[in-house]
This record gives sequence, C-alpha cells and structure tokens, in this order.
Amino acid sequence: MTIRIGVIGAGGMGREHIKNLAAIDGVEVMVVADIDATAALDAAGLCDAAASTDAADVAADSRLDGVVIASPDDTHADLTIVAVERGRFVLCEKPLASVVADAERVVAAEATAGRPLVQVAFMRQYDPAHLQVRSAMNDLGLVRHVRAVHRNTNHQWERPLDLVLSQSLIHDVHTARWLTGTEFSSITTQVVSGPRPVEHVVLLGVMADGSTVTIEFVEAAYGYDVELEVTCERGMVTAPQPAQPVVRSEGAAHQHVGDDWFGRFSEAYRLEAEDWIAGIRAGEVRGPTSVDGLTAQRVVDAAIRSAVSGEREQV
Ligand code: ISE
Repeated sequence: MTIRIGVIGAGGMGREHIKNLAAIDGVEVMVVADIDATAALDAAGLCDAAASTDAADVAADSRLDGVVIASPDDTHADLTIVAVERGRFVLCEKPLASVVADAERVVAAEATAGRPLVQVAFMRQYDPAHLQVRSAMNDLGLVRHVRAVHRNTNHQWERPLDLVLSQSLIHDVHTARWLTGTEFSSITTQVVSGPRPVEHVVLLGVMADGSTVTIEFVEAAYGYDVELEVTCERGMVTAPQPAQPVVRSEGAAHQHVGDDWFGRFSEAYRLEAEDWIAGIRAGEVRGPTSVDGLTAQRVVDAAIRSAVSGEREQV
C-alpha cells in the first residue's frame, strides 16, 4: 500500500524530510505547502509533488496518511490539531508548540481522537552515536549524571533565551529524559550575555530519582558540535564523534566538524523518517510522542522561570 504524505514547510527541515521520505519504497510525497509560493514549488519539485500555499488545507487533506509539520514553531500546535482531528498521523518538528498551553491542547486533541497519532521529531533518539550510548549504559547500572553540550553556529541569529531553549536545548532535555527514563523535578538556569543576548547557557537539572543533568549551550564560531556523556554507578560512557578521516596537509592534520545539524544528524533524520513510515503502516507511533513534546516544553518553561527568578524552579 502506498503511504501518502503531505509536508508543511519548505525550509531546510521540510526539504530534509522530503528527501528522506521520497527515498522510501512505497511512499509518495503528494503535496508540499509553504506560505512562500516559490519555496513551495521549489521543494515540491524535489519529489514531483503538488505545491500549495495553504498549510491548513494540507493538514486537513483526506487523501493523506501522514503530515510532516516543519513550518515556523508557533504554527506547529494548530496544524497538528487540524491533522489529528482528521485522524492523520503527524511528524511534528520540535518544539511541539511554543508555549505549554498549546502543547497541552495537542495532547488533548490526540486523546479525543482516541489513538496515538503524533510523533515529535526529537531525532537524536535515532542517532547511531546516541543509540550506542544507550546500549552501553545497559551494563553500567543506574544513571547518576548526564552531561550534554550543544554548540551552534547560528552567527546570524540573535536568539533570546526562550528560543535558545525551545529550539535548541529542548533536544538535550528530551535526551536526558530518554536516557535516564525519569523526569526533571527541578531546574536552575544561568545565562551569560555578551554581544548576543545569549552567549552561554548552563542548565542544572535534578531528576525525580536524584540523578542530575547538566546541559550547556554555546554559540560557537568553529562548528556545530554536540557532546554527550553519561556517568552511571559502574562506569561512564561518551558518545563517539561521527567518523571523519584525518587529513594531513601543509604541515597540519585536519578533521571535518561541520557547521550544521543536517550533516551531523543526517543518518538520524533518515532513520526517523523510516521509523515514522513503518509506524504508519503498523497504525502506531513508535518515536517520541506528544506527551514527550509537552513534557520537554514544561522543562523549558521552568528553565525560563529560573532565568528570571535566579532560583531553582520546580518543573
Ligand atoms: C535547530 O533548530 C535544530 O533543531 C538542531 O537540531 C539544533 O541542534 C539547533 O540548535 C537548532 O537551532
């Protein structure tokens, strides 16, 4: 049976999903929507799809089995709800919503639909390096500490703290929940501003089982770089960096780091797309759920409160 997909949002992430979905046997990307007609046409051309400028129309399209939502963050919740109310499967880019109340509306709509339909694109769960960490943890006993470092090269952006948290660190929040299997109970935020409103953020989370999490974000000039380290009762595991050749020339040795997430997580995006489609075929959601999206948003909300109050905040 052919699985018919609509993609909303023809920016970088929308195009990444189109490329990966169109490469899967038995998948047809039927329509691509973007408010910018030229961008919609261009992205639709990647997979011979129709182009549309009406996102809500695509979310409601009864010919589709699934809808990918990769439009601006503040449109995610409403478009997801339109699709869910019509029984469509959704792969929604993170964040599920820009505020907790909207994420709660999505979870409520899915409950009313009576079956799981929404996957949130926390794609690190599919990253081979993250999966290796998780599997190595099996022999090391209980988790005591998770340390995540997230370095971005968004030099052109001047993001305020709420966007750094809801667009970037929300990934690390989800990773910590996924790896520890428990929830954040409190969080403390420290922010350092410089030329940009946010140069460096450190989050210290205490989990419900007493383990701790530190998440650091830095605007880095040299490249996009993500690190993960988990300390358990009987050992410690770090995520391997993607394999890259070491090139020696002109008296120096070089190893490519890359400057965006499309390179670093290309395999994760590909595996995420395959698993989402396999889930649609089986009539289930296999990856991170709407409740994961909502829970991560609540942690982000508490982190924002902590930055304002200067205190440790309950999640
Ligand atoms: C971006 O939106 C992403 O989703 C990337 O995965 C993340 O690492 C980056 O910080 C975000 O800006």
